[in-house]
Amino acid sequence: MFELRSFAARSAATLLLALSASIAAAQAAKPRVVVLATGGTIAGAGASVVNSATYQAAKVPVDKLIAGVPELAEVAQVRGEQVFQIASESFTNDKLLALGKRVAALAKDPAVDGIVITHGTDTLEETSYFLNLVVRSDKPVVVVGSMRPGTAMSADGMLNLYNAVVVAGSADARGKGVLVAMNDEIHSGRDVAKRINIKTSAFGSQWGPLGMVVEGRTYWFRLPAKRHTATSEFDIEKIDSLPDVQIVYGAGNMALELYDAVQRSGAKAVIHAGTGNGSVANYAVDKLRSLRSQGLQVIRSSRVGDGFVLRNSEQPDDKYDWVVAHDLNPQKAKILAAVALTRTADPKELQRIFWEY
Ligand code: DAS
Repeated sequence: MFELRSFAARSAATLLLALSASIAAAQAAKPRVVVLATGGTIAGAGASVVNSATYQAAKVPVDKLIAGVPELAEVAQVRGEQVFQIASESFTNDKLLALGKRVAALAKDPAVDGIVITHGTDTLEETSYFLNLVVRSDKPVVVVGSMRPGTAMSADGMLNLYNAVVVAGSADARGKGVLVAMNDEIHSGRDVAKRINIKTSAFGSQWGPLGMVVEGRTYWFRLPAKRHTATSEFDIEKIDSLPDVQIVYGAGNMALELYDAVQRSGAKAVIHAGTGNGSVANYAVDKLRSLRSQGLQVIRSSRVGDGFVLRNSEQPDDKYDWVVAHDLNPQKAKILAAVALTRTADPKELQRIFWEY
């Protein structure tokens, strides 16, 4: 009888060992994803479950964000780093550079398969485009935010974070540029913009999302058309400062002093967020031409959300030595202009860069 019991005990121990080994093997086979937390609503907290729009952003630390979605461990080996803890309207160039350098360093680490960045939604589109331009890697980099704090009823942050980790751990997300996972959609970091400021369906791309992520699986429907990440000529490891670029918003009855203020601030370029197709009021043309002759780059974007600015249409850009921002909204044009100006001050070269990125 004793032999039988000891045999059974040995068999159970062997079984347990085999089981724990297979669990460890299964865990080790999962992609290794690093979550870089910067703040925003996804880390926000409100006073009550009905506060879906009144809350404090940038409160919850990264480890609590990860612990709040235990299902992450089913799809990846996840660890977190708290890079900043701010609302994203407070991002500055030094924050963009620091984040970009951390992402690039992790992307080079053979023990990292994908990177997720939790971020406020206000300037998420600028950060995702910036990383798309300067992080020289094919590894998935996925930026994610939320429109409601985790304390609210029907908070969107948990599923957005889960989806972002799924995408970051997906081999089929490689080589598609920096991605944004919001509201079950996967957008190109280049194309996406915050188009509604109070709905969970806030983010959209005028050329459409690249795909969707549903119940832990990615579904792709199109690919980016512009240069990005590994095919970019820009490299964050070689950029230690960003030239300043400012935006002037086009409307009726403009004060031309706004453009002078941009020049006096030391900016190297002004993004004219023009009406319609990047139009410039007749009383503002000479001011912009004069600033161009003093060295300020003039880049025509449009305050209209969709479409693209046609060169030499509303204004003779060739004659004035101006640049058009193509389909980039003013805030994305500002990012590209700053990155481009780290390499050239030639308007023709700037225009090439705006066509290609
Ligand atoms: N203030 C917003 C920000 O941090 C909150 C958010 O929507 O994330 O971008």
